[in-house]
Amino acid sequence: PRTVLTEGAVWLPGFALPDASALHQAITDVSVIAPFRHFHTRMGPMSAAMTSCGACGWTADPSGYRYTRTDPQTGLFWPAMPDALRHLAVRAAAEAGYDGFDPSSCLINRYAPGAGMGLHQDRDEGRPEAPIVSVSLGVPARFSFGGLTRNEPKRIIELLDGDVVVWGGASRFAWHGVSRIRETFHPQTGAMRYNLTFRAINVAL
Ligand code: MD3
Ligand code: FE
Repeated sequence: PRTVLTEGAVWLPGFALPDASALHQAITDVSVIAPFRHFHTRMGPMSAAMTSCGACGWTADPSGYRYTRTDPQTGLFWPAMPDALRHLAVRAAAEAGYDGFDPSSCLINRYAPGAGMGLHQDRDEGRPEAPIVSVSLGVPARFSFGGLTRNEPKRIIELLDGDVVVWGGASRFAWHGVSRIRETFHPQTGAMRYNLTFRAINVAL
């Protein structure tokens, strides 16, 4: 099934489920080279642990957010994006009406119980015409999204294991956030939730 959440945003419930074991293997492979870590921002440490793969990865420190070609923690290039990840993202984008998606980065967020992500916009990618493809794995999350200004009314949806949402067009710069994860159990991830966001990046590197 496919649900249009708002103009440009398409929800594909369970789209990633057939690939779940390959996705978990890919996450493990990436995290051996680029371990999960909690970035420190001006507001303190982030509660979600993060890593990245692909030609560039998302990083944060107290001076700001940016995409880099190397992992600041190891000095190594970010690991290549596993084919299982890239193919899933390209198929999901096409299913949502975005043909030719060519992601250069996949940010992997890991949420333990109590972790969340405050309201924000994703606007450091430099490719406003490209969608962001998000894939949820493991325990559920209450996800809220609004409009192009911070204080517009929010819709809340529950993102479940295997759900994919493609955020493009008019939804690309919507404000969004993740409520603190509740303590529940998933057979593949224990108490954890993983979220993969695939992005096309254009930055001065
Ligand atoms: C709507 N991640 O990494 S995925 C992020 O569950 C992020 O980890 C959340 O927000 C998570 O930046 C949410 C859904 C999502 C991702 C990107 C978006 C929704 C979006 C970009 C624009 C609008
Ligand atoms: Fe985001």
